[in-house]
Amino acid sequence: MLVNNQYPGPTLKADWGDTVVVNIKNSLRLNGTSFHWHGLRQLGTNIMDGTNGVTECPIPPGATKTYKFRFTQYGTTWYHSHFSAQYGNGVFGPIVINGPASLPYDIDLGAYPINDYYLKTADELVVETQHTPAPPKSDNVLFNGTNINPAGSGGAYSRITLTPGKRHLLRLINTSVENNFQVSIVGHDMTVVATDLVPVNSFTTSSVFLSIGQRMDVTIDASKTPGNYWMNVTMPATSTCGSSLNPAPAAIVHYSNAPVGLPTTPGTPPPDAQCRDSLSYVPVVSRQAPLDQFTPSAKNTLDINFQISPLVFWTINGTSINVDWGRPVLDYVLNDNTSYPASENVVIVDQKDVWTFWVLENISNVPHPIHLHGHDFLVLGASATGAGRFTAADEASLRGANPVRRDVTMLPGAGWLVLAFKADNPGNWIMHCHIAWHVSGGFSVDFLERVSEQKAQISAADSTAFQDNCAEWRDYFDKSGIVKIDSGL
Ligand SMILES: [Cu+2]
Repeated sequence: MLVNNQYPGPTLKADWGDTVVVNIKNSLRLNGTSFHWHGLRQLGTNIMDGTNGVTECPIPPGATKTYKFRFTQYGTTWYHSHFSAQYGNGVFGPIVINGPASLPYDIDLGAYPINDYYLKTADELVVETQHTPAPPKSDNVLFNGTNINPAGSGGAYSRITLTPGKRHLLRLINTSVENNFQVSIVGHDMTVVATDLVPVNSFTTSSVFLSIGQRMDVTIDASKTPGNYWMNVTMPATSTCGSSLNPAPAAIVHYSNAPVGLPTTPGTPPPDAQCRDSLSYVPVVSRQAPLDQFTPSAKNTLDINFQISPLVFWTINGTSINVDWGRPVLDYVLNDNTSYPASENVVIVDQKDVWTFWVLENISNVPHPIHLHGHDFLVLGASATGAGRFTAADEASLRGANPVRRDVTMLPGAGWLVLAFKADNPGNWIMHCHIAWHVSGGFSVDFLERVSEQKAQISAADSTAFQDNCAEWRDYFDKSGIVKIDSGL
């Protein structure tokens, strides 16, 4: 599946502050689709978040939808379908929003998506993973949509060209469905200037860890002997952090004044990130979470677990999300109906502008990249304790003063994660694992944030477009014979 006949889809480019209008036509024969703009705050435009079953109905085959929203952040992100695991079939692409950077650079090399690739369709993999909790190995890892075939012949390496003596900005994006990556360049350091859509004080490192959905804007100085160098992707040894049948995924970093060719030095693997995000990044614009307002309780604790019988499903506080494509939660909001089905995993956040705190306890030993819509969260702490429980003794380790802020972070296997976000964005925002088969298998909650104020944000025209699209979807779906077999997300 392609966006504008491209893989990955075309890069959506704009400037900080721009309002963009994106027209989507679903030309698929048999599938609905939806377009989520990952990491965007969507202040006042929750209805444009593109989350089917939550903020909209899927767009049926042959139908169109217009998304309109404002880029109030800048940096690098991506768009992808939220229709089951469909983005794994190719419905995704980068977003670049021009803005300032914490370190001057000479050349913007643009977005550089890296993702796992499977010979099976995402739909086949969803069915497989419902029958076994063991994740499939990817058949390959693609750099900006290409690589050699590790199992045979053909294909081509991706090549990044550097201009000698210049500093380059490279916008790394992990657009995978299952693989979490470490990225390193032989003989070269990288300097991180943004984590997701949050500018950070420049931080020089020999490798970066990118869990699924994350971005790292890095600068690379072309200051070494002109030649060709491998950019290597390695996966942490941690069980279920990701694995590939390509034993050494790589792309080529080429100096423009050197002959084109294959690099000769393979490089050494970077230190194992243990499937954990570094908490060393310091946002340029400081935010403080008032820890004195945080008391762990059943109300702000989300227990993550899974069942394997009769099928593999993921649960949060005992429930798997299962959205109704034909009746999104926003439909309840528009009708002042608060009888949300239990299967929507709704979590009410009502108090205006307060900081909210969330403890995620991972009863499974599988690490999960946690993504929140409509907000950047503050990462107050994370630890792999072995039991998954957050205890009173752990509270002292939390950091509220300008901690890492971003929109995806890793919940360690058999560990805990404490996040905070401010209730400053009325809407209905899901928080989910970005492993495609985990959210497909129910791993999500839906924060209903100040919904009493949300309805007033929605224009009559947007409300009508929403209802019309839903009527078209229900008409299509009822006649299609398609059976929904997963959460729908
Ligand atoms: Cu997960």
